[in-house]
Amino acid sequence: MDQSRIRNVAIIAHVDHGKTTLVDQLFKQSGMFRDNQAVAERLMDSMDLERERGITISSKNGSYHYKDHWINIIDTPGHADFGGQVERVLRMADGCLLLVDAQEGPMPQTYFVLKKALANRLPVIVVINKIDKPAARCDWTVDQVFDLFVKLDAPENLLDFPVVYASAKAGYALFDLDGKETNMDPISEMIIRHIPAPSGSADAPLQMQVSTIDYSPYLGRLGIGKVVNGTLNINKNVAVALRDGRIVPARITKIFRFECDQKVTTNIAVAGEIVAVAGMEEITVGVTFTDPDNPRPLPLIEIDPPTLAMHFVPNDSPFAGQEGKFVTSRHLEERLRRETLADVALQVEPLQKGIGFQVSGRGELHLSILIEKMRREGYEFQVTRPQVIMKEINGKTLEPFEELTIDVDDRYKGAVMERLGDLKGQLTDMVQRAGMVRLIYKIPTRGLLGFRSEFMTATKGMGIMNYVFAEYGPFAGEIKNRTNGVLISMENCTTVAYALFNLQNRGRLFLGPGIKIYKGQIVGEHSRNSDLTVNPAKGKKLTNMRASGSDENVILTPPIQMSLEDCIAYINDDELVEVTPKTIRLRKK
Ligand SMILES: Nc1nc2c(ncn2[C@@H]2O[C@H](COP(=O)(O)OP(=O)(O)OP(=O)(O)O)[C@@H](O)[C@H]2O)c(=O)[nH]1
Ligand SMILES: [Mg+2]
Repeated sequence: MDQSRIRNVAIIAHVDHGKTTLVDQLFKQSGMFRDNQAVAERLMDSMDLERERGITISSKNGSYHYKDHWINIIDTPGHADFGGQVERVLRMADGCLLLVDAQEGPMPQTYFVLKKALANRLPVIVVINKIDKPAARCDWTVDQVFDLFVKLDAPENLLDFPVVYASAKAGYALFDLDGKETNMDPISEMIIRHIPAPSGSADAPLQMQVSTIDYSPYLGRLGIGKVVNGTLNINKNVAVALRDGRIVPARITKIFRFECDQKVTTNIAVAGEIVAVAGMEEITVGVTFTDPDNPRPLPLIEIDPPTLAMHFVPNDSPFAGQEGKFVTSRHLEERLRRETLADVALQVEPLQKGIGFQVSGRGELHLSILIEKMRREGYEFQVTRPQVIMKEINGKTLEPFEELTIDVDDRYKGAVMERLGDLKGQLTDMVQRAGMVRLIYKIPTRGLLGFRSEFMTATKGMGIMNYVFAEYGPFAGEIKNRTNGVLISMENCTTVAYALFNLQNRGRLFLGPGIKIYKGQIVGEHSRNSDLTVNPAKGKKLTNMRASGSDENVILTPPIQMSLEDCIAYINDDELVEVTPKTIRLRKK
């Protein structure tokens, strides 16, 4: 492959600003699909969980042809919890497309990803996306992006960034706002013009660093990365420089290129190409494939430290072992270790006290997605309330703070501000525009645990909130995330409608009738701040007055549906979430 015709581009942005949709259009318009081929929307969001939630969770590689160029695309997740992926995949890129929503303007994660791109000295093309929105304000957005570059101390030559306007959804891009809406070519043209071809040499000693791990049911683990220098050849011996500094011989059994969203085998890959390689089961992010006669490991990728930790422990509830396939501590350990090989932003350590593991990550979503993945694979275990990771510096306790950005209708401002005050948030900025208000807070990460669902309820689902790690600061004092106690079952039983009906006076219930529960299981929230032991199976007294079937006739308020994230955010320190492939339960320790 002619190296001067390769472009390696990462697409970065805040969550939902349209990265994956943009990739769809670039692929479609490159003519790589047959005319009648059914192509899924947000094609690159191929994991089940990504489709269900409508967000990108793992970054992915793909490519398309434009004129006589081969453009490798790296689609990245925009959610702050997955920022670790952006940090490492930027190593594969020679430039970035920074997407910014034309209505929202730059958001916290825009700042984060741009900072990472600038740290890697990558040229950036700014794409103002969603210009079809009626409330789009393109010039304002460009100004805001410029301010962001300045705030991040971008070098002079990058301040003059190229701008292109787009509607990824409608499939067109424009050099100028008054241009004609035809297709996405302006973006591809910009890529070819402003992003350099990869600079390595095909004749130099081999260097290819693994940035992402993929899994194939036939070939096992695959390492994905850019061949920075040299040539990869299946028949040649290579060495692997491991993360701990050791250099061991390795054999590559297969090499793949990315074509569109597929992998295609090849026998050889030269400097500048992005490929996936198979052959090494123990491969991890950060290792370098290199020349055995002249090994040159690339420096390890620096990753921001985790801010949140939870305990994963084997299930010891009365219902333990009934629903899961993998239930022992050994199973947990093996699975968690495997995850850390692929996700370097995750840390796993055995617990000092008792059986189980401390799992640390970047946020609630980072950890809850892992739990959900494991549960779907057949694992059964329990998790504790997430704890933020504190630091001791010079005898002072420091805790992580986030920058929180909130956009709400004016009328919800009061309620939101009051609650954020309780959670030790400090208002740092407030901008009002057309009945909406944007509030910017600095707030302890602790305060944000579980805040999202509270916020959604308080703003009737109309508010937008985003946060990004800001810094470690002095401990802000005690925060009460939950003020209510819970209703706890006093025995192993099956819930009865009549009993639940009576319990409704005591609080809000989490489950309906006919469900098997155990002693110590949490069945609802008490309306007071203390816990209450209750009997959810107590039937109506059998008297002569009893009309037959009366139990079925009571009308219950529908129970509160809690997602896994809600449960994790809800529990207190003396409580656990029990996770199995079939059920999620809350219980007292
Ligand atoms: N109006 C409009 N909507 C768009 C445009 N591009 C994307 N969207 C919509 O924005 C939403 C998010 O799009 P995605 O492509 O999933 O965004 P993303 O940046 O990949 O999101 P994450 O990967 O989760 O960070 C979807 O509902 C898209 O249909 C656009 O140009 N105009
Ligand atoms: Mg996406």
